[in-house]
Amino acid sequence: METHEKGSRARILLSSVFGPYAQDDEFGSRSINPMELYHNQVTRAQGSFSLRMFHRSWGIMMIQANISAPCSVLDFPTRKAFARELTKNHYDVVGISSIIVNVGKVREMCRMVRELSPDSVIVVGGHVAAIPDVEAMIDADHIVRGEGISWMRRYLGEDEHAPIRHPAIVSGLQTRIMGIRLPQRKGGTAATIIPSVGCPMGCNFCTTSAFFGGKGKFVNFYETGDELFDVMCGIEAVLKVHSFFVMDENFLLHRTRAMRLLERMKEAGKSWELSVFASANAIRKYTMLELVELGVSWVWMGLESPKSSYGKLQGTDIGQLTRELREHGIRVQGSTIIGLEHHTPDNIAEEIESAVGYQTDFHQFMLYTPVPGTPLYQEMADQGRLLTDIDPADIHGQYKFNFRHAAISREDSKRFLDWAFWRDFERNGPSLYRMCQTMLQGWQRYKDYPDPRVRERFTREVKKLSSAYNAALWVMEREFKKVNRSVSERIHKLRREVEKEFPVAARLTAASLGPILLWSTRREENRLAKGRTYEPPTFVERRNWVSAS
Ligand code: B12
Ligand code: SF4
Repeated sequence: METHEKGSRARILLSSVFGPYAQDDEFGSRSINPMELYHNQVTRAQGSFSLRMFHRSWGIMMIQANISAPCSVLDFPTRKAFARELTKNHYDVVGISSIIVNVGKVREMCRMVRELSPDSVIVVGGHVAAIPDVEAMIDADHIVRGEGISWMRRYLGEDEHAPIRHPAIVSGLQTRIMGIRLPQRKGGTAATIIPSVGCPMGCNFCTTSAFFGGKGKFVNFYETGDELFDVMCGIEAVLKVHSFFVMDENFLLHRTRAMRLLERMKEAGKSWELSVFASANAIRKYTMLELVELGVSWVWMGLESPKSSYGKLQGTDIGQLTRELREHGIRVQGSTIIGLEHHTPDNIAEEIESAVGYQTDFHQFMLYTPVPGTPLYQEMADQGRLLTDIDPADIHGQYKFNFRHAAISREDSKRFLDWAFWRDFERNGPSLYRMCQTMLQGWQRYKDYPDPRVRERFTREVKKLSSAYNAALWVMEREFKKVNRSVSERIHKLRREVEKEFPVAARLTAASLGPILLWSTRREENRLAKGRTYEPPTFVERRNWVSAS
């Protein structure tokens, strides 16, 4: 492979695509596609109760931390900020990270680099590289498919097999709910930790699995529980966190690594909290006690459909599994696909009802979407079913089909999707309420557990429930009367239980903080009704910079 003539002396800029994001524009921003995880695809129908936060672009942060060249990361720039950075500093290499929906922005950024920094080599990476014929759409010198750390190290003539250095990443920022921006206290937000990329399960629609090698393949950054433990200790020390958002597509699938991590956590008395992604078959490899001792407090699980044939779901009673996890204090985020091949206008409502009936804490709904690079995309292309005139900015699973479905029209796909989100909210209430329910169940079950690490974790979590969250319950109970009276009554019952457990603190906060939260919630509803959206701030971070000047 060609290497850069300056090797590790080359000056590198790594940028995410420019904002603003949550507004319709000619570069591919869409108001329904904000730079927010929950509000984009999970709690988007929950109004002021939607959980809102931003996440940094971890791919370029990881690359920056693992090369020795002088490197700036520019995250969430405006076009103006990107232009300024290109002219203020000279860069030998400009790396742009993007996913498919943002290909229009990549095209514009490449044009800007050619104009403002004509000597720079342009490298484009991330999922956008999976678009067939992307070379013809953008003016880049290198388009990198798959894992980018090793590519960049090779390109700079560095050791691609050197151990992976994990940057200290705060998982979410500017968290907002019920019209209040939560204070960003050191250690108050989980750290993101990325043990691997890709997933060996190879579900036909799965873009992350396909991008990093497909079925049977994935790229491990940390092979063993010992390595992971050391990385987590390092990050704990820097960020003062107890809680980790584990960004691994199927963390629990790797049981040996997870169980070794548990051993080390036990030896060192670590009362950590882990939020993980895991398939049902992987979760089933553990007893509930193992999960609890490992600190698993939140699981993102693909449910896909009650009738789907995905191997990862075989033999699992999802309703029972979800109930059991929640009873053990583990919050469940389900993910259901709308528009699978067997769906029809006659059975889809029933499928949505079953999914909603699982009563997960959070529920993501996504349209079945053939995304370039996946086996599903190839299949649809071979069958001539892809709709060819759709702007890539609208292919993200939260709008309308990009293929011809046997029974459901493109217009109806959006109606069913929107209905699913609404039905989940209306029938189960705000996710914040459901989380409170799970937290209380966990606390009641584990408050006297023999392992002090576990007790400490539940005590830490329940502190929020006995204070601010109880005030939130008071508000939700009042506001939800307008939506669904029986849910409001359930919230009332939960609040009473919380107040029985914590008679003084919970009552006091509900009485003092409740009215303020009610006011901010209503103010937020008004703002949202007027079309208010939120954008992440811009970040500039330099590494190895001084020595380079
Ligand atoms: C965090 C995240 C977000 C964050 C935002 C992150 C950001 N700052 O852009 C939020 C929550 C806001 C978000 C939003 C969306 N996301 Co998102 N997101 C993720 C998630 C969960 C993690 C990304 C990550 O950091 N992974 C870990 C890092 C290490 O991997 P990586 O980013 O792929 O980077 C590696 C390589 O790709 C490569 N690389 C990356 N950049 C570059 C740059 C260069 C120069 C080089 C050489 C290499 C390189 O090297 C890296 C290290 O190996 C992924 C799922 C996943 N597991 O990856 C989805 C994912 C990236 N998101 C996806 C989608 C579709 C969306 C949304 C459209 C929502 C939706 N409807 O699903 C919106 C778009 C918002 C917008 N307006 O742009 C898809 C992308 C599909 C595709 N083929 O394009 C993914 C893969 C999820 C999925 N399975 O469908 N997302
Ligand atoms: S189990 Fe999840 S992450 Fe793995 S291939 Fe299937 S959908 Fe993708």
